[in-house]
Amino acid sequence: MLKHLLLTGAAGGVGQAIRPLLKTMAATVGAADIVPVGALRPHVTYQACELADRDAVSRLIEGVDGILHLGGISVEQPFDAILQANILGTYNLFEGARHHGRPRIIFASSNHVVGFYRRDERVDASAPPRPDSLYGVSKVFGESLASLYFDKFGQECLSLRIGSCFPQPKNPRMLATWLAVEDLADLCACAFSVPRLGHTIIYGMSDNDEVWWDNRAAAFLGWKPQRSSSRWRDEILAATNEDPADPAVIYQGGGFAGSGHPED
Ligand code: NAI
Ligand code: 15L
Repeated sequence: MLKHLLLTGAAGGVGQAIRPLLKTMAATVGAADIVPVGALRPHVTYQACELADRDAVSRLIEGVDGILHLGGISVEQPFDAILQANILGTYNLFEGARHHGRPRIIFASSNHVVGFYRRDERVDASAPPRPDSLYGVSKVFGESLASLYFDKFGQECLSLRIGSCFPQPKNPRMLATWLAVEDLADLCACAFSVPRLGHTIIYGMSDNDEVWWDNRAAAFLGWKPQRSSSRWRDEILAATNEDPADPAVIYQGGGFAGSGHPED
């Protein structure tokens, strides 16, 4: 069990959903965000922090023995916003960790790192990135930083290419990409407790029937997702009429692959 876990992005969708599940993972949790995180349990404290502020991020990491880094821009946005929150913010986080005893990091990467693979392709962690957005590029940056910081400084990190972590899948694409937050919490527990993590890349999806991603290289983590999108399949497919020629349907990244430049 961790002594003190830092959770960035604690006010976001995943941050709010996972907070109640962290109790068995860490004695205390520092819940950081630029906006208030809402009601807190006794073992959780709120820490206001702008990820682009290097000194503030460094202070956050003092006394921490594990980090779940969810904070940042989570969708496609103009480059300057992504630059501050995801590129500078992630750099600041890794630098803070390097200066404060190298607590293990779980980095919320994204399936949009590989969003320009087609849905009929199977990809594993060794596949070259094919980002589908500036947002996806920022996650490639984060994963590269994690690789550098492990090889050069011994900073361990799980780069977790989350599929779609929402209460339930919303469309046919999410029948493949859906990740239940309970499965995410189980994966975090595995990543914090496995004897050696190194820099590992894993895809974050539940035990869905549709499978695009191959996690065999990360089997040593011992993670066995328990939930599945299948209970929503009939309902989702009955309500959908997709155009198979639409890039958002052809590619794994969905609408991120199908959209134009965010500043046009
Ligand atoms: P979200 O957008 O709901 O939450 C992100 C949080 O980060 C927000 O509370 C926001 O205030 C905070 N944040 C943004 N910029 C910041 C800054 N400059 N300084 C400090 N805090 C800042 O996103 P969600 O859905 O909770 O996702 C969490 C993480 O997981 C994100 O990094 C996202 O890219 C990643 N992810 C999420 C997926 C999902 O299906 N929810 C899929 C793939 C990746
Ligand atoms: C992501 O990376 C986003 O953060 C999230 O909002 C969803 O769009 C998700 O990917 C997805 O691909 O469904």
